[in-house]
Amino acid sequence: MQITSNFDSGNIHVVDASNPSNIQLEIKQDHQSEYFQWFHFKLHNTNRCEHVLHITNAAQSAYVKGWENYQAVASYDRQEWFRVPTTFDGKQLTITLTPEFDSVYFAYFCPYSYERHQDLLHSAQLNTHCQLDVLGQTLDGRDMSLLVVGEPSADKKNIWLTARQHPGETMAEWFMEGFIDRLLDNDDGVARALLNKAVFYIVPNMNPDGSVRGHLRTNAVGVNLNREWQTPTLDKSPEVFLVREKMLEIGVDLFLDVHGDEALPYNFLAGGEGIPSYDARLKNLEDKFKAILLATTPEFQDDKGYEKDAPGQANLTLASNWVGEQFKCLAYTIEMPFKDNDLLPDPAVGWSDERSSLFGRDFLTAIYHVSDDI
Ligand code: GEM
Ligand code: ZN
Repeated sequence: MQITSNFDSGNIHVVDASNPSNIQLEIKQDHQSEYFQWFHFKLHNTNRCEHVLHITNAAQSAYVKGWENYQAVASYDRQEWFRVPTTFDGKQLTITLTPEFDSVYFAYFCPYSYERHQDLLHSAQLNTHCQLDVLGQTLDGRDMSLLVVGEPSADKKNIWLTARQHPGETMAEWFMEGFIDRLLDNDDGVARALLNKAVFYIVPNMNPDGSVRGHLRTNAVGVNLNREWQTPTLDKSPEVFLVREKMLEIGVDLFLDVHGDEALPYNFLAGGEGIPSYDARLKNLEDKFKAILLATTPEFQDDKGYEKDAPGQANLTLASNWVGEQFKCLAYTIEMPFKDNDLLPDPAVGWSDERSSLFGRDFLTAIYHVSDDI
């Protein structure tokens, strides 16, 4: 039996794989960082016996509550991912599977590869409404890619979306895939009406280096990009620096930053109630946006989520807080679960790539209904 992870977004350290019923593994930390939680590895097995895999450092991971009621995902064909029996005893995470085929992949969530990221960008650019720009390069030399959808014009709103500042939150780029697919659908009335009055600036992957490196939360030099928005630098956080400069050049009327949450089994939004400029206008916009989402999909809820920031106490190093304050605009952090949506559970797949993509499509409806108010 061999266990390997030397591939795009791979992450595991094999402590001992000599006994299929007692495989000892550890998740590796992000480079130059103490964060770890994302794992992705392949097991090639020589027989169909039961395999018991122990991730022995799970209790030291970034978000230990993320393991409560968590089920790992696995795949034989790297297309269809399914949940596998997983337990956490407070110390180690244990995954149990009797493989049906020679080789099986395991991951924290359905991976989104750099190749798929390139496919997403280059199929989008084929659409007449879409332009593919490169803002600059990351520290590992990868492009910071921006999709501009719609014909820029002074009388149009500028709507920005970013995703995967935290590279292990792969649901964010699955969300983007669904969002972009609908936005570029020339038969979709909401998309067509939106493009008459808005231009979309979309960064489907804010952290390509961390994605390929198999990181949970940081870039190539261990920096958490979602704490860099006040004072980004080209040598620490070029990803944020480049996107933020473009935002300051173009302007922002609505901003969505797409993430995943390790612990809460729900989809939810984190708003700008704590920014200094928060006022009745922004509150009304937030309330209207949430009301439309609630009416659009049962996958969204507004009861569970992060604790609200006290007035004026928002951390302005976070993307949605800095953008909301800088541009006095509606700005949300979108959170999807690594586990499942407990209001509408699907034990076979949990929250998934497909559900993330469909959820992304639903956001066009909410944007459309506030587009005259932003
Ligand atoms: C979170 S963002 C937390 C937002 N909190 C409030 N109150 N606005 C982060 O960066 O820690 C997003 C994430 O990591 O998923
Ligand atoms: Zn995040």
